Amino acid sequence: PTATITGYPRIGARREQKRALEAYWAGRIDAADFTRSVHTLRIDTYRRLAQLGLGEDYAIPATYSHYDHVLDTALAVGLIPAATEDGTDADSASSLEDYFALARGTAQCPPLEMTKWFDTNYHYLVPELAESTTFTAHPKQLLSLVAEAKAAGHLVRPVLVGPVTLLALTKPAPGATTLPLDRLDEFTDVYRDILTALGDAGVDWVQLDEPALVADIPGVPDARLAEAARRSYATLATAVVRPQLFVTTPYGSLDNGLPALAESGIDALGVDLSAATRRIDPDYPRRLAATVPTSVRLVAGVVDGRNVWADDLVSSLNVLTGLGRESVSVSTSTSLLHVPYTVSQETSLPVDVASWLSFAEEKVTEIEALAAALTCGPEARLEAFNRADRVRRTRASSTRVHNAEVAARTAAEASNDGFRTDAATRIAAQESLGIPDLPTTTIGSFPQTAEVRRARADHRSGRLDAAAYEQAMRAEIDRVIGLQEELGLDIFVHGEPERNDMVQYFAEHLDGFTTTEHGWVQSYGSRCTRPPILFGDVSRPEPITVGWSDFAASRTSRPVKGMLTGPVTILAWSFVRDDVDLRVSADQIGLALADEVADLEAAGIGIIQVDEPALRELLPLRSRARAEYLDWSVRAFRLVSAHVSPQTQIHTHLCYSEFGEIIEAIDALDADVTSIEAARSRMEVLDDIDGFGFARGIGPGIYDIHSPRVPSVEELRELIEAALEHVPAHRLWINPDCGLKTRDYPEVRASLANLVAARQEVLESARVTV
Ligand code: THG
Ligand code: ZN
Repeated sequence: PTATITGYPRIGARREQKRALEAYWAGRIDAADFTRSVHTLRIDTYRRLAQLGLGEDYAIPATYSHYDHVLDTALAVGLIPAATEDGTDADSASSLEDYFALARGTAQCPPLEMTKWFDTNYHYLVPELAESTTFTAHPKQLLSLVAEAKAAGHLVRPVLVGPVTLLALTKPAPGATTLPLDRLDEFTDVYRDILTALGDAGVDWVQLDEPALVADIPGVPDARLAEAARRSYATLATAVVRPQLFVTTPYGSLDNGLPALAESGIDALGVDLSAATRRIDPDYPRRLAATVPTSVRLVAGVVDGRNVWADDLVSSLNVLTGLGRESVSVSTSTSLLHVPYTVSQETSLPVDVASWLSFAEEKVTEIEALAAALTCGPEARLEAFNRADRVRRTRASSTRVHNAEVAARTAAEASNDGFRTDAATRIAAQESLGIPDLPTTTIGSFPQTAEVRRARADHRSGRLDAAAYEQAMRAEIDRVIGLQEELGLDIFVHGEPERNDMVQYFAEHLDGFTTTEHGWVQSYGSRCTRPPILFGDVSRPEPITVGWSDFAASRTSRPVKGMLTGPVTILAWSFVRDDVDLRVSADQIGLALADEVADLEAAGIGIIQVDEPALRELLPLRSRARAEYLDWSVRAFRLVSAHVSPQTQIHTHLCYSEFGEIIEAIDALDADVTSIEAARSRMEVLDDIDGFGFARGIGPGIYDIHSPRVPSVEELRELIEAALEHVPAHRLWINPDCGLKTRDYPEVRASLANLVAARQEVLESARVTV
């Protein structure tokens, strides 16, 4: 049996690619320097993977991208027409400029839209298909990857997004009426041209990723998508000269797609057989065994590619042998893009927790061990199997993981639905807050200046002691309060200078979580996060935010909002436990945050915001699982404020603007006020709100914080007036789209001044008849 993986991180173990990209964008290095440094990164990766035991059979997957692999495939098949002539060297400055213009935009043209890659935390660029686009093959970039690897002594496997998934994720350009998937046949012909070019170049294997086949794509029934895959791959399989076709289906189990792919003529099928997917679909191994003909190599992704726990090798080996076929290959369930490079770089993890983890490198060795054990029995890799067994036992019995007090408290709240007093009572009680019509506020964070970042870093490294750090943060909070006074906003925030990241900050202050030093994972382009690791029962040893909020409130007579990150978002942006249900962790985090809410309330903070920007993100890929998810996630949110008094006003903030599908859940959050992203979609969300009859306070963001542009008073006024068509002035909040953390002070000051002025004009005009 052979060992392989379906993708590897590409940012570099020390974020070398991020540094190269940002240096190149800033003009500190030129195209040649950039090209050299990412060349080295690619070759070093191949060498490391070969050292770890990969590459004998299917070759090493070449999953490098300058920015995004969806963009790369879209360019290779002409879905996005390249600006540069075909003859131009892909590493030339002009080719790089064209590429980054699509990814990041320029002064003249906006970038491609970006959205989440399935239910992961990776974001891809959304291709747009114009009716006039004719697809043509541009295999040059792929061929040069292959040639570069070959020159360094490595056989690689080019990796593309498969035709069905790529079209399923493509949106029609404005004005286009054809569904992109309706053009699959001509698209497939171009993939065939690419395959032929790769075959001519002597490439043995090519990998085509088809995660769309494990998801329910809006407007496309599963059977129709499966049928599309069957047709497309049957065509590709008939190419005369071609590499062998390895089709992967990560992030879940195949339904109708299974027989379709199995019978289409492909050479190898990669499936997600992680414990997580087997829990959701226990019958999946049996269906695979029964459906995939022996002529198709089954590449069993038993090692979880998107979580960080050491594999239970004995269980995986049982799954592999249970497939009952002579030849099975061992792999990861998904690309390892979603996990950090290596545990060995971490020096300050609790030692027991460290021994329970496997990042990308460690997962490769697990796969190698499983492949060896499949041939010769576990004795062949006794040390690895013994270690895995030790991990299983110590995790199961660790007092660091299992906290009886937390378990008892969670169980006691099992039947609490988290609902507060009825909305009418709350509205009456909250009159005491004295909130005006069209109240103005911000989402929470203010710009993180270089000084603030430096103070945090110096504190972390010990160069700045606790008292000096506290002093620096208080000074910043003072400045932020002063600015809000000057601007004349109604409800203030403290600005969150003490927070590196809205999830990591809370994880650092809650028991049950640990955080890493180097565990960076790509979010999009050069942007990365260090997801915390949730390993045990969650509790709050002491107040987290109260001191900062309390200080801010002492500096002004205006109300200051307390700011928390909600349980679902903390889970969505962390590596989660695999030994308890997600809902158990959600409840525990919800109850830990409820302690914080109680302390904020006791400190006199009358408005508390619990952000849930990721509520939409964890929505299961299969629609049949969605109601259950929304049920537990929404309840966990409500637990946070279940015991506050009716006078205390609870706010929430949600990012991303597709609300229609989850508006019922948003209402069920039972927050008094909800702020949402709306500026980029010209307030289209208000139609969803009308349709549903949403009757709570609502703050549809009236300016887009993702761009440095300062909106004019007139355009803001128009947006407020448009919103007033849907929401009365006493329920309509005036705020930006999202937090201001990534912006600079000059534009924030100007934009907020315009926001306050626009609101004032609207109030004074005849439109508002109160
Ligand atoms: N926090 C976390 N996850 C997230 C977001 C977040 N996932 C979704 C979305 N927001 C992703 N967006 C971003 C935006 C900016 C950055 C990362 C993800 C970013 N990262 C810094 C970088 O790469 O240089 C590092 C930040 C740090 O120092 O901690 O700017 O907001 N958890
Ligand atoms: Zn937001």
